[in-house]
Amino acid sequence: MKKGIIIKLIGGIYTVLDGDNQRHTLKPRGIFRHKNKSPKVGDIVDFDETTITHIHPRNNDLVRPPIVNVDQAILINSTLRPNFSLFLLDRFLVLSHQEEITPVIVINKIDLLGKVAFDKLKSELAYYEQYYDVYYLSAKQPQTLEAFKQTFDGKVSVFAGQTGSGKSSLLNAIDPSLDLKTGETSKALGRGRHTTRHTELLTISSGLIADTPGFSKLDFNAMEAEDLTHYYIDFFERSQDCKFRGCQHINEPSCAIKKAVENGDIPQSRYDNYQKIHKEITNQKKYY
Ligand SMILES: Nc1nc2c(ncn2[C@@H]2O[C@H](COP(=O)(O)OP(=O)(O)OP(=O)(O)O)[C@@H](O)[C@H]2O)c(=O)[nH]1
Ligand SMILES: [Mg+2]
Ligand SMILES: [Zn+2]
Repeated sequence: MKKGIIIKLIGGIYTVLDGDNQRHTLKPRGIFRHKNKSPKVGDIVDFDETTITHIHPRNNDLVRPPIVNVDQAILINSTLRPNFSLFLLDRFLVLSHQEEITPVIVINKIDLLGKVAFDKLKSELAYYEQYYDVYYLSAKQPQTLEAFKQTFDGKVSVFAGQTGSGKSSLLNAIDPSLDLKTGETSKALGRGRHTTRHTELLTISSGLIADTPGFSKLDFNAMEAEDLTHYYIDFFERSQDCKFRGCQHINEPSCAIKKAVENGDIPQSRYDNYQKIHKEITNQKKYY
C-alpha cells in the first residue's frame, strides 16, 4: 500500500504523485462512485498497483477550481492591463477566508508602472501588509521573483485573479519547463483572453500549484452578513471595541470600525468595499 496526492484527473484516470516524486496512473475503486464520493485533485490517497483504495479526510473542498486540501490562495493582481482594483482584492480576500484558505497577495506587472505610480500603489497596500504577505512582481523581471518562489514550498496553492493578470506568465517565469500557454492582452479592451484550461496540480519549487483560468465575475457562496464580519479579519480584530456585540459596522452607533475609518486607521476604500459586499449579501438573501 502506497500513499500520495492526486495531481491530475482526465477522463476518469487519476495521476498520483507519491512521496518519492514518482507518478502513478490509477483508477478509483468502484465503491467511491457508488457512494458518490469520487476522489478529487488534491486528495491524499492510498493506492495499490492499479487502484486508489482509500481517500484521506479533506481539509477543504473548493468548487472552483475543483480542488481539495488547498493550503493557500495566491491572489494575482496586475498593476495595469487589467487595472488594479482594491475592490477585487477585497472580494478575493473575503472569498479566501470564507473557504478557510490563507491568502497571499501578489501585485504583478510592476514593470508597467513608473516610480510615482508604483509608490502610490505601495502606500495603498501598506495597510494590507499588516495582515497579509504582499509581493511585488514582474513576470518580465526574474530578479523580482526570488523571494516569492519559496511561498510554494510544502504547500498546495491555487492562483486566483482576473484573466490577463499574468498567472501563467509568472509560473513560466519561475519554471520555464512548465511551458504554460499565455495570452496577449487585448489592447483595445484591456482584458486578456481565456487561455488556461483543465485543473491540474503542477510541481513548482517544492510545492504544488493549480494555475486556474481567470474570471471576470466572482460570486459569493451563500453567506450571512454576520459571516462577513469574520472574513474582514482586520475589522474582526477591532470589533470587540464596538458597543454592540455582533455589530455589523453599518448603522450601529459607537462602532469602532467607523471610528477607525474616520481616524484614518482603516482606509476609506476598505470600508466602502465592505459596505458594498455587505449590501450584496443582504440583497441576495431576499431571493432565498
Ligand atoms: N508587462 C508585463 N506583462 C505581463 C506580465 N505578466 C504577464 N504579462 C502579459 O499579460 C498577458 C496575460 O498573461 P497570462 O499569463 O496569460 O495571464 P493569466 O492570468 O494566466 O490569464 P488567464 O489564463 O486568461 O486567466 C500576456 O500577454 C503576458 O505576456 C508582467 O509582469 N509584465
Ligand atoms: Mg493563464
Ligand atoms: Zn462596529
